[in-house]
Amino acid sequence: MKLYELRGKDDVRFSTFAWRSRMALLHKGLDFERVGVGMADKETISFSGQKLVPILVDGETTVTDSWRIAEYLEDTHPDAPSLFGGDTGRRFARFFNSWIDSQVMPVLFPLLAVGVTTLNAPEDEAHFRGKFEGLFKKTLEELAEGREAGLPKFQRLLAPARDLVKAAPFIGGAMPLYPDYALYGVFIWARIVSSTQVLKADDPLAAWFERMLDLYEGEGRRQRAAV
Ligand SMILES: N[C@@H](CCC(=O)N[C@@H](CS)C(=O)NCC(=O)O)C(=O)O
Repeated sequence: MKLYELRGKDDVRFSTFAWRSRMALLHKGLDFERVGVGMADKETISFSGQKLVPILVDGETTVTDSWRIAEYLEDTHPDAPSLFGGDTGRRFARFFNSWIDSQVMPVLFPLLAVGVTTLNAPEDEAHFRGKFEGLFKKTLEELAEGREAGLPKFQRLLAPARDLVKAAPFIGGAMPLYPDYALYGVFIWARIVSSTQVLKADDPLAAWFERMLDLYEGEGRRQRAAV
């Protein structure tokens, strides 16, 4: 299998969505090759019929969108460790995934997005700035000025996830499941793009994130963090 991921300068892989898929593949114990793609390079991924990563290619099959990739892996590898823990778990995971996309990432992204400019390859910088400054109608530097007010808001809205990791080591319980990987995608993105501490040191989610970084022989720690 091949996993297409966003690639920045020095081969940095910072896409929050690609991290979800990478962790899902590791969870399933599957062999895969990682293919880095520049943000503005739409030609390399034109075979997929759309413009975003991650993309999973499995023989003749191409799957786009990180949630669909997770479902595909679960359905095609039912005997490997489950990503969802059954049908009810799949529905809960979908809720969680959707909560992150619609509520969590939109609050954090504008606060830290300026950090991505330090990782962008030169040919991707105009694409990134143009897309998000157009969307938010502010420069990335202006958006970063909202950090002081925005981070406490971000921390407060994580309450449902915090509740779960107070009760067990992982959101999935004793072991991580896909909801762990979906939220991990947010924090590992933050760790790579910015040295800003997005969680207080005594937040139970901070200890959970350290546990997540240890998974699969420290896969997350192998990716350089921002300094
Ligand atoms: N819903 C999609 C979102 C994918 C997405 O937004 N990917 C970003 C990288 S984090 C991307 O490919 N951006 C390229 C661009 O903006 O042109 C998923 O879950 O995979």
